Amino acid sequence: MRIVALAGGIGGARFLQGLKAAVPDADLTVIVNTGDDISLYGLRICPDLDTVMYTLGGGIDTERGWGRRDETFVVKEELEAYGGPLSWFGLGARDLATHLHRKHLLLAGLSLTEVTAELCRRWQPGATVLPMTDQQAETHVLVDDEDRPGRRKAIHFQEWWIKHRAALPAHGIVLVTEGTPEPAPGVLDAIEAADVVLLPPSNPVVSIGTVLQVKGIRDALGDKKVVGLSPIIGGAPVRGMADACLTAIGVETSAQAVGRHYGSELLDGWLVDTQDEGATVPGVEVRAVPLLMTDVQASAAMARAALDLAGV
Ligand code: FO1
Repeated sequence: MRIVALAGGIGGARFLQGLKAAVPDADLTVIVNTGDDISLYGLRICPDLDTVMYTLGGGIDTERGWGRRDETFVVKEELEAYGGPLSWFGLGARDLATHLHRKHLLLAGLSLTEVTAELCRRWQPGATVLPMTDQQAETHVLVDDEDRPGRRKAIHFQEWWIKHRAALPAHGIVLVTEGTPEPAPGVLDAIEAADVVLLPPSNPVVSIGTVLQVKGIRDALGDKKVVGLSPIIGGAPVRGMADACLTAIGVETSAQAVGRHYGSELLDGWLVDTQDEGATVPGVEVRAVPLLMTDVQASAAMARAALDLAGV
């Protein structure tokens, strides 16, 4: 069975672990959000690509959900000692090696797709991990400019997410890119060949929503069986701050509202948690199953429920 999943960071990666456990023989391609990517210290940091790669490859810090297990932050501490303005970013020393090696490969002329394939040779994630695009396309957030009352400024999503814990009211969330991003090589072919496309419980705005902005992806999905899983349970995100993102785009933080936000143009099926039993999405089959990813078995059960709802 050929499965394609669009994914962001922590929630998406955890779901993919369950999916691999549920259908170990499936041919899995993950199309990963790169809107969170940020250039720091001359390096290109790709949070969601790395989170998927580390999680599926066994290198993730399972507590944090991002960065490497057995990590140390000695480099971050030294940067803090210099009063570095970027020391808000959690730069792990082991994770830094990934960013250095990625930069080395990018400087050698490899595309992000090629770099990701090269990094995955080490991690063996057991899936094809593709960036949504090879172009630079970064998510920025429009917030009040505290230095200029009444004015607004755009800050990088990572600064909003990490330094400000998404607490600054977001007046808008924009993908900063030249025109509409082109899909990375293999992205549209993978969707075309898929028996089913899954939307894991990733952030519907800055993860799944960003991938859907890539040229041709929405259209390609139009002809496919697509089943999504709600990242919102009982009116709150399971982790992270998807509610701050949903509020920014005027969508209520509920499983029903997110399903309706995706809509029947995109979705054939929508899984909500048992707490949200009774949610409806016009034109979409909704089922209620436990959606808390407490362990791989729970995530695998969710994956099986999604594939069952897709009828594959
Ligand atoms: N998330 C945090 O909450 N704090 C951090 O300091 C942090 C550092 C970080 C470094 C590398 C990386 O790949 C991810 C990192 N994340 C951190 C997570 C990241 O900001 C988010 O997971 C995604 O960008 C949103 O899904």
